[in-house]
Amino acid sequence: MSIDYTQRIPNNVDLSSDRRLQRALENWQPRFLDWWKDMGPDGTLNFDVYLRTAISAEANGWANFGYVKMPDYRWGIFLAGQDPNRVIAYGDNKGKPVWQEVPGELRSTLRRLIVTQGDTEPASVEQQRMLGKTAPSLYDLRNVFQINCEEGRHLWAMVYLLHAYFGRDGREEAEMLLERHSGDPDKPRILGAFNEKTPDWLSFFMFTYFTDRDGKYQLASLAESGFDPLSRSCRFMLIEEAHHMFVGESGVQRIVQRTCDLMKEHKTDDVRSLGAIDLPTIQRYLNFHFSVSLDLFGQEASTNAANYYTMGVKGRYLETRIDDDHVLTDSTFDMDAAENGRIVRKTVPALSALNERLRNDYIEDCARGLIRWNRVIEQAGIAFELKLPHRAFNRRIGAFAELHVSPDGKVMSEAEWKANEHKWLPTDEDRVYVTSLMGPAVIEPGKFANWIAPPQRGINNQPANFEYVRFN
Ligand code: BYC
Repeated sequence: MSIDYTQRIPNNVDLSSDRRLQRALENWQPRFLDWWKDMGPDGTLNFDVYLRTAISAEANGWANFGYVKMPDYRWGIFLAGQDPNRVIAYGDNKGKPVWQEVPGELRSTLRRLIVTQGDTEPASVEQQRMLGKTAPSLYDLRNVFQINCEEGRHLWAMVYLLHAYFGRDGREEAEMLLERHSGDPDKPRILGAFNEKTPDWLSFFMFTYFTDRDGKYQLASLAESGFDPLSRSCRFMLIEEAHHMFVGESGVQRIVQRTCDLMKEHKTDDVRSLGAIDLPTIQRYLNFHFSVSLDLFGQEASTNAANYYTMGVKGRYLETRIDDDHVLTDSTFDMDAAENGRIVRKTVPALSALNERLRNDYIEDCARGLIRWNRVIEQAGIAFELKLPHRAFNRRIGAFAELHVSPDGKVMSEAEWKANEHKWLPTDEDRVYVTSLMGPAVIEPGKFANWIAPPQRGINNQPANFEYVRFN
């Protein structure tokens, strides 16, 4: 079904056939817009931005480009197409038809997962609220706005599910999604990484590379859900998510490129004196964002995760492509664990290790970008390699939170860790330096801040000097 843009809330879920639901969502819509004005990208209400808007959930309809004022962006409800033959692929309900309604006994579990997912979307918009002021180019400015709009739409996707399937509880949760705020001491966002600041563009690119990638893996697991509307929502969200990670990967790559170009040209490691970001600082930011994002996968040994799987609520990454029994009651999994202050290899029941398995898939995926970033460094003939830190480094959630572990995996005393922390995580001085490079926004078409290289090609194949944002 294509999306009906004549309605106040564009949708492909036949919203007009359910007046009560439509009215409830139309009541929520002005509150969403108020939130966008208060907490969304600062001072941008009059900008025309060259944005991608979904006009259908089909392959040829989700990437429609044109100028839009962001408060007029058509946030709507788009689910991927329904497969009438879809069955639950795993757990106790394996082989049974997927659910079109929420089974009573799974109500609170599903609501909780949908709220946790939904909470991250507006959180990231709040975190990125000020970045427009210091954008390194119009191209980058447009990209952060695109991401913000799509995270707003992902919030809509979860709010639709809450309103449509969870009655009054769902409506209350939808209100709360606009009341919690990133970093708010009284009403913080649910997950740790979403209360961190994204104060500069190096952080933004790291966030979109590492934290949005957690989004990819969580959404892919929820796309395996037996609750079909959730699965279909997540499938469509995943398509948009890919661009966010592209922005992160290419953004870091362009910073690395510029740094290497300057190092080569001036035959020096001291690129700070040339107004660029040195490779060790990039490594420290990487260490921070990777470790904070690893926490988002939850405990290594999780009965929650085992229950989600057994009940058919949340599957593994690409569940249907895995060659095993999809029940896992007799399977084991090998993983690192913390025991008596050491990291040891353990064999555990596969069901309890599902968070860790997903984290493994994620780490493997993260490593791919580093190969590309390191190729840039290598091609410049520079002896430096960006590395993913050990999974136990700088953790706050899970078994490793109680250990002090270096990026190369050595367990140490708290005193030793503290003495070395400045080499591994961004220091106050790093942050002050990186912030000093930011802004004011570079708004001349085709121009870029000194610390970042231009992209290889424009959005939707536009030329290098394309006017991605008009300020009016
Ligand atoms: N911070 O058994 P465990 C995205 C809690 S990002 C704070 O491991 P579970 C995006 C946990 O809630 C993707 N608390 O839990 C990216 C539990 O609390 P209770 C977001 C944490 O359920 C960029 C307790 O610790 N989507 O889309 O197996 C931009 C026990 O833990 C944290 C989802 O996360 C944490 N990091 O796993 C925009 C999907 N970790 O029960 C968007 C939905 C754990 O003791 N969420 N806890 O009160 C889930 O699947 C699960 O809730 C989690 C946690 C994977 C997060």
